[in-house]
Amino acid sequence: MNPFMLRALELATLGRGHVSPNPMVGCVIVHEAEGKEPRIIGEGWHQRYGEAHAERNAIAAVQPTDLHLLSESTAYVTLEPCSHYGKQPPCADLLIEKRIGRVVCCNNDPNPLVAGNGFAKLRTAGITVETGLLAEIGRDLNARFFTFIEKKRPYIILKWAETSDGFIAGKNGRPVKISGDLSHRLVHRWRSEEDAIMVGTNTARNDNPRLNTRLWPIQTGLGKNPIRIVFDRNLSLPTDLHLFDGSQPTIVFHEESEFSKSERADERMREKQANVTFHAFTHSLAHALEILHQRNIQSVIVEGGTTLLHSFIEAGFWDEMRVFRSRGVLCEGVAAPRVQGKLIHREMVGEDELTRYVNDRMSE
Ligand code: AOF
Ligand code: ZN
Repeated sequence: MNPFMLRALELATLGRGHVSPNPMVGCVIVHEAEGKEPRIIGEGWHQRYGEAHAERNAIAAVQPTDLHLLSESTAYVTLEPCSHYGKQPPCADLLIEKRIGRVVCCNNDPNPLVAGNGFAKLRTAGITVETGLLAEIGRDLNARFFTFIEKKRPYIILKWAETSDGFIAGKNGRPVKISGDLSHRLVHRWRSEEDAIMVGTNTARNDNPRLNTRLWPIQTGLGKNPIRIVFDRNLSLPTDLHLFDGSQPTIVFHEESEFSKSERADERMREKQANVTFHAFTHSLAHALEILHQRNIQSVIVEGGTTLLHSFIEAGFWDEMRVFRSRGVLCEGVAAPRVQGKLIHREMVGEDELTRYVNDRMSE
């Protein structure tokens, strides 16, 4: 595996949690003249949303005494250099202006404003371009970004905890503690890494969850509290649930037809007081996801209950499953969904076994 691209990928990850909805991007500039040992002369990464891109930071890091080496150097960039004016000027123009010798990338940028134009610009300027190096690692790194643009929906993680005999909750949905404290903490970390967290009506009612990250120290810069999303088709959820406490933005999906006059007043009251936005949606999950896409929500972690998890699985709208299996036994209750996809990870988290699967089927 090319060590310079691996380094660029590693640098890219330093932007995690700070660049969304932009992709994480890293860049390493290597002087590669014949007969000489390759030498890194500049490194950079996209550090913060709205700020300089990886290529610009890498070029800025090149010592003035090394600038004349750029024409004999290769820029290893994890993503196709951009060609458009966004919050930043085009990186392709910068590389051309600085007379870089060669550009090697992992992936093409699927952003319709770029999508091949970055490479075309570079090639027209006579720069050698290669793409597809460590492409799979590059896609995994920015799975959320690629899914969001290519599938026009957020990246979806289905998460649940089940007992060793396959139950996710007690009889009639009675909440039971299934996974251990360490798993619980890990889940709070996961929540801090995604744009949004979603639950169904029954889970909101039965568990009265807070859906925050209180077990993970986000105040030290480690991620953020996600937007909360709940399905409440008939607007029947009690307004004193934690979900409506105003501590985090909450999105409620409801059915238009159920909206009576009094509920509209209630809606306005809740919106004002509790940081809640209401979206009417048709029956389909696809429509709800379309609304989330419009709202620029790049990823969602779905934490149950079973009905909601099943509807995502049935529609094929999922990218990852993360499942805790405890040692406990319930004998009866609400059955957990069946895992599917390709197993990519297995570890013990305290007493629980965590497995992760990715969707290996080409779904919407
Ligand atoms: C690059 N290098 O480091 C990144 C790129 O609004 P802007 O100007 O920040 O542009 C954001 C878009 O630029 C983003 O959607 C993606 O297509 C590309 N990101 N491109 O050449 C980088 N972060
Ligand atoms: Zn750029």
